[in-house]
Amino acid sequence: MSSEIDQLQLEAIAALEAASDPQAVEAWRIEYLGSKGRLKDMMSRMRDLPAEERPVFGQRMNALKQSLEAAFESGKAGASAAPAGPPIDVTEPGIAARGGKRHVLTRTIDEIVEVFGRMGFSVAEGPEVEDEWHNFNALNIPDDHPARDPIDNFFLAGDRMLRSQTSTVQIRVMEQSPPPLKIISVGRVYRPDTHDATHYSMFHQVEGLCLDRGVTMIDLKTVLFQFARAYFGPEAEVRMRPSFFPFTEPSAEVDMKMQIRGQWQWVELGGCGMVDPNVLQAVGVDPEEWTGFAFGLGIERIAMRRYGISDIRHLYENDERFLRQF
Ligand code: FA5
Repeated sequence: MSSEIDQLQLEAIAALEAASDPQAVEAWRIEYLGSKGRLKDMMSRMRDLPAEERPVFGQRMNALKQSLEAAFESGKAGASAAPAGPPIDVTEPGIAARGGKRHVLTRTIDEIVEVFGRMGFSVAEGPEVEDEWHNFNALNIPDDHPARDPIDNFFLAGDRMLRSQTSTVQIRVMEQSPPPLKIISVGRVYRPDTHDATHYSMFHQVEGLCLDRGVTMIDLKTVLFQFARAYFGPEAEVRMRPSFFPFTEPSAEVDMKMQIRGQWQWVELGGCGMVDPNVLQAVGVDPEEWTGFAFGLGIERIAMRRYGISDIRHLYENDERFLRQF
């Protein structure tokens, strides 16, 4: 008998929990606590028990009745409350969905492509996984050159590597298309440089190549000067400092004068020069007939100067608070 009382209690509680509205709770009350309900029915079985068991049975049934009545009272309150879930304040202002934006680097790349496009440069592409011919040999960087040191490059299996400069695309374009050529190429390059405010191990360069009859250093300076003025403003200036790259002769570092926090300063952005005759020969172009200039600029540095970003690492941390500013 005792186990039947336990069973009835379990069933009653489960049924009350399942009752989701006031009508269901009332139906439950009639089924369990009503004058013809299951509790009454079980109570009526007391008379069949031996006299000595009746007091205990009576006490248990009373306790069950009290607990079911209490459960009914709280179930009635729960079922008549608002629908499940947190209350909704319909007067509260909504949360506006924030639109996505281009990353500041993507935006800089698009702007650079647009400016050079206006100067007649078309866009060429090349692979990020390169071979040593395109990254070094064809660029007049012989096998024993220090730039090929494994400590300065990401070499892969065989003679494959992650390109360390976009100058590889100069070679690929000259291999595929005869001059005259006027292209830029934008893309990622990889170097195992230690990360600091101006260095990252993966960064972007914009490469330029112009190959035609009679191209000179004046044309190079004009293109860079026009780019600087179009991109950084009418007061921007370009300066070239003598330098050395195996694939250009003569070679120069490109500095652009730009305003940084109100101060005009010379900032180094990349390298440039006249394409070395050895490079032209490597791709089967006659250096007696064709001359060209090339340049390679660091895009992160351009973005940093343009948008006043003090540390290159901000560009790769994906901190929304930083990115949302642009
Ligand atoms: C070159 O990569 C040459 N290929 C440029 C060139 C092209 C010269 C065509 C002549 C003709 P350099 O190693 O100096 O040059 O890199 C060019 C620019 O890339 C640098 O001025 C700088 O703006 C950027 N740069 C270089 N290393 C890093 C780095 N670790 N992180 C971010 N930017 C970098």
